[in-house]
Amino acid sequence: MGRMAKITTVQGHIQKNISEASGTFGWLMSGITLATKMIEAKIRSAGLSDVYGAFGAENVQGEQQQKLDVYANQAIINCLENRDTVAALVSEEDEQPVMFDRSLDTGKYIIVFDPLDGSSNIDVNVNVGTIFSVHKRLTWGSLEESVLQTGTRQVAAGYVLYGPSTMLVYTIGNGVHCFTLDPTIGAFVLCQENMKMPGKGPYYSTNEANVATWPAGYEQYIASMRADGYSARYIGSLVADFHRTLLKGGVFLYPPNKTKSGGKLRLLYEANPLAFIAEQAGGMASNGTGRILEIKPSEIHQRTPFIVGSRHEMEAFQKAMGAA
Ligand code: AFP
Repeated sequence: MGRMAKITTVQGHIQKNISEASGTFGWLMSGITLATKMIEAKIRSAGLSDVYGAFGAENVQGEQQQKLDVYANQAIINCLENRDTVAALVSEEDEQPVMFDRSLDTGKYIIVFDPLDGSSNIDVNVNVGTIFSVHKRLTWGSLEESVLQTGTRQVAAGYVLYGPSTMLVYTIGNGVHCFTLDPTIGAFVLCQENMKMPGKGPYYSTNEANVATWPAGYEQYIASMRADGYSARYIGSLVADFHRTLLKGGVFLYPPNKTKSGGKLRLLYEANPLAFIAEQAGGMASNGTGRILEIKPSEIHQRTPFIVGSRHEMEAFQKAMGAA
């Protein structure tokens, strides 16, 4: 009999990669992976189990909550709230953070997440994702202050993309690693270690319907990309658009526009984690004037313009904005 192939699960990978208190952090991550497996199972049976469509309520952003949004949010909270390493949970779906009365020694981590991004795409069977960002609780100040740390202080970030296959991508600050969910064993299995975003790519990705109301610089930048032979791709699910940009290179842009003068995407649970991953993979992320990861948040649901991609396209972007 031949030798059995070795596999590395995300849990095993974390144990190997993290020096400090690996057990503690690994336990936290296992809560996240368990929740995303529950969400993935629900999504896969969505057409069969009447979870398509609106839930009937609006979330704190005034958006219609989808049934799956509600399920995904609940799954993550249920899987994390009893882990005593968690100090606070901050979700796109909840106006206020859920805070736990745990000592500094045990309740060390703050998890910020978008449970189901791109949920308006669910009804049409298009990819959606879960995004998460992890901060360490500060040893000083209030828990509220710990929740509003800059992106440079993230200790981990990742996302799960529910596509033709389900993939988890994460970083703890030593590279970006990708896992595919093997449905036969229910585990995320390593498929690519130390992913690198290509230095230059073939695509730009943006909602061009908003072009007339973008600030100066953006339209010219996109026009010059068209002139340079770039192709366009836009799914309208941030995780899917980002994942393609990570693998193939190019640039994703969500600039400010007339109805969303501060941009649409959220700093804490969309831009920050993806910016951390992009930088770890050799790419860059900007809000149009500076580095995403250096923005000091003032509130948990704050929005930001978000431009992320390969080094070549991002440097050209900075030049275009400087000239505008
Ligand atoms: P939903 O979760 O409401 O679908 O919003 C998803 C999202 O915030 C992000 O995933 C997309 O990149 C973006 O919206 C697409 O928005 P536009 O329709 O404005 O281009």
